[in-house]
Amino acid sequence: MSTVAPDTDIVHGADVPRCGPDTPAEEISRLLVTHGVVIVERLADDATCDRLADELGPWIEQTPAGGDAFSGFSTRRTGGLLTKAPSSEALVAHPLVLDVVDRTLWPKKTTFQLHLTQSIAIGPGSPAQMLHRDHWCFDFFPFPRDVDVEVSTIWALTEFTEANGATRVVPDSHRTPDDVKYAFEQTSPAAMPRGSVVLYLGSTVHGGGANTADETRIGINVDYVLGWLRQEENQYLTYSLDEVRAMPERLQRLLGYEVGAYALGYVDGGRSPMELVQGVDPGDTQSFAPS
Ligand SMILES: O=C(O)CCC(=O)C(=O)O
Ligand SMILES: [Fe+2]
Repeated sequence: MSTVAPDTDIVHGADVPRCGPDTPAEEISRLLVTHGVVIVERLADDATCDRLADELGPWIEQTPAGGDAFSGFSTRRTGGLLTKAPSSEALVAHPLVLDVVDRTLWPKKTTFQLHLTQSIAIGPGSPAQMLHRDHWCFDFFPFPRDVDVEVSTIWALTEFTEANGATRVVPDSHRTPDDVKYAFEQTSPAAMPRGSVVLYLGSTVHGGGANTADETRIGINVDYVLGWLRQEENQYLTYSLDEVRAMPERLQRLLGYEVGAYALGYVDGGRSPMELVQGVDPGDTQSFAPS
């Protein structure tokens, strides 16, 4: 269903489903699987957003703009957030989001992991990003339409408005074949207050919006994938082993330092990488079965 915005001629696609921060994970996952996208409003409080913005500010300033149209010539993407902006842990490992991701990704999975963390600062004058499906990064592999391998999230560190480049999404586009093309008119802006998060599937058609405002839109993009797919941002080389050792175990596992399934990613002929990270003596090795 298309609706015409009352004060403009822009035609929008279907409304993006949205819910509040107290919504149970089961219901959020149901909306995500049904519509391919859902917004959870005000999940991060102002204090968390303020701290994160302070930590990130200098890093964003140092980040060059993208080198191609997809990355955005006026967009700055800053990766490796867990050490640059330690407050990002509250978003990356948010219990409600992790619960939703776990319920949504392929039910037979052994585990899931981080695919990437990045802030995306879309500068004024930036045109809309090409519409795409995030799971195209896997060489356009034709995943079965009822198997979800990736959940993407973008947190609004600044308010997201249609004018400042809120992510554009096509609700209900996630079960169509990859070669089905969508027009801009079928997209809707994921407009949301600061601290909200939009979750969408790897198969959902979306793209960064055009920024026609005189302010920068900053989103915190955190994606999750099945434990046996390659990560988009190389987490093993993004953080040093010493940095990883200083992180809580939940993050170490999310980074990919647990085996991705039985025998996937072991070290030393049969040890879980978690043992290496945690300094377990090889003599005390358990097994490389997921632990
Ligand atoms: O910045 C955005 O709103 C979306 C970015 C995006 O979809 C991407 O880079 O894959
Ligand atoms: Fe994307």
